[in-house]
Amino acid sequence: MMELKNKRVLVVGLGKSGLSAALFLRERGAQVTVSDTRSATALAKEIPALLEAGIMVEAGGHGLLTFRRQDLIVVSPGVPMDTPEVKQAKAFGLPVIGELELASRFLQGQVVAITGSNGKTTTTTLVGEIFQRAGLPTMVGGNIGLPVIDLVGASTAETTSVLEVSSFQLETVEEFHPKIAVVLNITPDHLDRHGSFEAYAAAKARITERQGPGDFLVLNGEDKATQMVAGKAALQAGGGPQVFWFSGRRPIKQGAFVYGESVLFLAKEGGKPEPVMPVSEIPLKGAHNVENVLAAVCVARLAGVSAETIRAAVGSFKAVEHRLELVGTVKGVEYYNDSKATNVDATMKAVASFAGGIHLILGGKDKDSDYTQLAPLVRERVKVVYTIGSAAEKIERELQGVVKMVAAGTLDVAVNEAAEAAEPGEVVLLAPACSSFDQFENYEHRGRVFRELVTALQ
Ligand code: UMA
Repeated sequence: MMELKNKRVLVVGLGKSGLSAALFLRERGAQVTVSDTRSATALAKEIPALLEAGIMVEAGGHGLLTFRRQDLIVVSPGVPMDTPEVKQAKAFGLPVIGELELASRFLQGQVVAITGSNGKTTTTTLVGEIFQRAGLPTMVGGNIGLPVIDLVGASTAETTSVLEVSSFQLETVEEFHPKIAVVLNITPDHLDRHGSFEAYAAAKARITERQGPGDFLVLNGEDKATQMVAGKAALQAGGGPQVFWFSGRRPIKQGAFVYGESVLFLAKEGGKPEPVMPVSEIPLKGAHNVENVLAAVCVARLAGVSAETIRAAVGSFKAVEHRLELVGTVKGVEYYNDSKATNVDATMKAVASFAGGIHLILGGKDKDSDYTQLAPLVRERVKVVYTIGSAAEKIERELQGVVKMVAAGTLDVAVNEAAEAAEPGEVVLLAPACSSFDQFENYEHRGRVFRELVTALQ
């Protein structure tokens, strides 16, 4: 554990993570300052509680000097590590960590950490539900929306914390050490922040950095980039973790897989696979969700949960909000909210979940993504694309000639135009391949607005 009493700590970014981290640090006796680029007016809701707690606030920008007079700097996940003030602090030798790392120094009990470009939230929620059904003392948090630091107070030696972790959070880990780490897949995302696919994948691979032979690493057997994670883990000093794989396509040496109509788990290479459940009992749409379930099965079996309990928990699982969630059926047309599809790969997975007749809403804030990758699937299954947000022009350019496109501009126009055009049996799908920050507070807000627009059609 870290000594915080009377330490000068700067928290950078005053979103969910920053607010929780600042209050946590203050409670433990640190002299805390928070710094945010938003104006004092924009932070009017947060500032009074901070001042009341004895926390200093720097609003409207980061001051170089503020970053100098500190013993520790805690950055929020959304703050890029190449922010000049952060870079300068590092150059001066100041310790710079993220909220996940701070929390992991204080969190008691075991950690299951789940990362990946897509499927994190679904898999994390599912693992949490399986553990709860098995009667294990479980907490769920992280990138899913609840800062890990908020779990610390209630954690005990018996608790298992199931954490969704992002590349942003993993970029600043040092001692973070999950007992079970999962990498669901690595496909291009956040390239604007990480600079290259390699740097993004390397950040994700850090999930296993501290794991040893007593730990488990669960990887996707069908995803090339996760092979790299296995390679990295094998080189760890003292020996790497035990690696388990999952595959929706073929039997694998050790882990969870689909064979025929069944989900099986194989605990040991050369052993006898045990049946877990029929694939037909998985209540979620799409091949990607079968992979998410397989990852969860692997984690749960490694944690000692019985196949029977897993089967019951998976069978009663409901799609997570904003993840290929059916929000309404109007005049025979189904409306799916996949607002969490914030990158191209997630959108491809969503489109691949339907045979055809799709009215697809695309756009938002671009992340240096390559939308031409959507072309083959869009040509095959999508009837009309409706573009919204600041990425609209780029998407229209990159998908020109592939499909009929409507420059809708905003989500309400897109939903209304799609409702006009869609015929019974077809699908209106919000799977925008972009982040939401140009027109919405976050992807949840975008998803809620979509749901309200659909409700208004009824
Ligand atoms: N800010 C600065 N300086 C900067 C950049 C931002 O001061 O250079 C300030 C902003 O003005 C704002 C604050 O930082 O006030 C925002 O901090 P943040 O972006 O870290 O957001 P939080 O509210 O703390 O939410 C974060 C995660 N956000 C991001 O990683 C962008 C949330 O994940 C997570 O749920 C939450 O912590 C709790 O752990 C969201 C996300 O979009 C869902 N994640 C990405 C994804 O899933 O693709 C990684």
